[in-house]
Amino acid sequence: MVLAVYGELVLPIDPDATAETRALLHHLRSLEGRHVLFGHQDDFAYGTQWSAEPGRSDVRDVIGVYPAVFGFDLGHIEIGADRNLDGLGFDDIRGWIRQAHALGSLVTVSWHADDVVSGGSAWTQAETIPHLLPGGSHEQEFTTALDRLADFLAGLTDADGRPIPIVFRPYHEHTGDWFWWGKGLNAEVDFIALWRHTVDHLRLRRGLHNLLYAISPDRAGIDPDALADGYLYGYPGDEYVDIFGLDDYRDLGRPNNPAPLEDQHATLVAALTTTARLARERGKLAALTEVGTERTLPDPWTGYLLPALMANEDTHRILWTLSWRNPTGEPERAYTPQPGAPTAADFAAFAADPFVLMNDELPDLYAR
Ligand code: BMA
Repeated sequence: MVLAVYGELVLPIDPDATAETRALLHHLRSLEGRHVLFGHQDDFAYGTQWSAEPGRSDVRDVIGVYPAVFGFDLGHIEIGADRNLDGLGFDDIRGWIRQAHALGSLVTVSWHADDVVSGGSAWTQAETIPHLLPGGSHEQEFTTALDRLADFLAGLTDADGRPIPIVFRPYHEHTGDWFWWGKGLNAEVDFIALWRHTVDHLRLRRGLHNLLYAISPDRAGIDPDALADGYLYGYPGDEYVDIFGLDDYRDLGRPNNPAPLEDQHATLVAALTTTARLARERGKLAALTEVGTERTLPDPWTGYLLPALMANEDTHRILWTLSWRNPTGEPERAYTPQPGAPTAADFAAFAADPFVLMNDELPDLYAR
């Protein structure tokens, strides 16, 4: 059994993690309880009113600085495609990851992987996992998929050729039933086996040592009256997880959530508290790995999200919050505001709060 915690020092699950990867975990821990990093998915790639404008960012358009965390998605790398599931070139994604890292931000990568059994998307609702595991009908195809993923991750190097530390967040929202790896479609033991097989493949068979592994159950798939049990569905064990994430769109004022707003906020606080507490008890870090703040809230940032992140000692330990993407031409789907949008001033006030860190306020996360 690998001991992950020595006093205040937290070590990656990978005993051979690179010096920069260990440093990242250490520096994140030193921020715990004091700050939350703000992140945005696909921030360099496009925004609500633009795409492919080098250096542009919806976040920077509003507050003048880049996010402290950049998220990207590798869906379709597994099928050998040149572009990800949202049409972004993988060469461009590699470039944006290098750019984000060179700026000193944290990079996190999710993977909306296709179902290699049916050829369908990540949203295929079938019991896929047993076919992928050793001895399964599609073991070979899945090994190829993992190798294509590993090839891309292995190519993420900085200007000096050193591997860029990446928070890898595969099989996200596994407590939901919308992805082929989700709860209800597969046996829990099979999800655990898939997770361990993936980590073992990347780390042991492919020798990747620049990855921190984040698990990110979705709150919508967890009973708010049994948060800890629900959170730990499919938990692959302390030797397989570095970061306890949470994805939450449900408790953020969604029009399709009938609960009164105060109750939704209380559930968000409770879910964040549980996430951070479970992480603390196991010597792990915690993050709000995806969140969708509704534009319909009066002050979604300072009046809703920030008070949840600062609700108690546990929620203070949530290290970053990542808002999802701003698809071009679809302002109603944007998760961060445009200049002049009704919530832009509130977002700027959130960014200016001393608890919230943007790119320009980060310590050197990679200093050894
Ligand atoms: C989802 C949606 C999809 C997108 C996917 C991967 O949550 O935003 O439109 O394809 O993420 O980015």
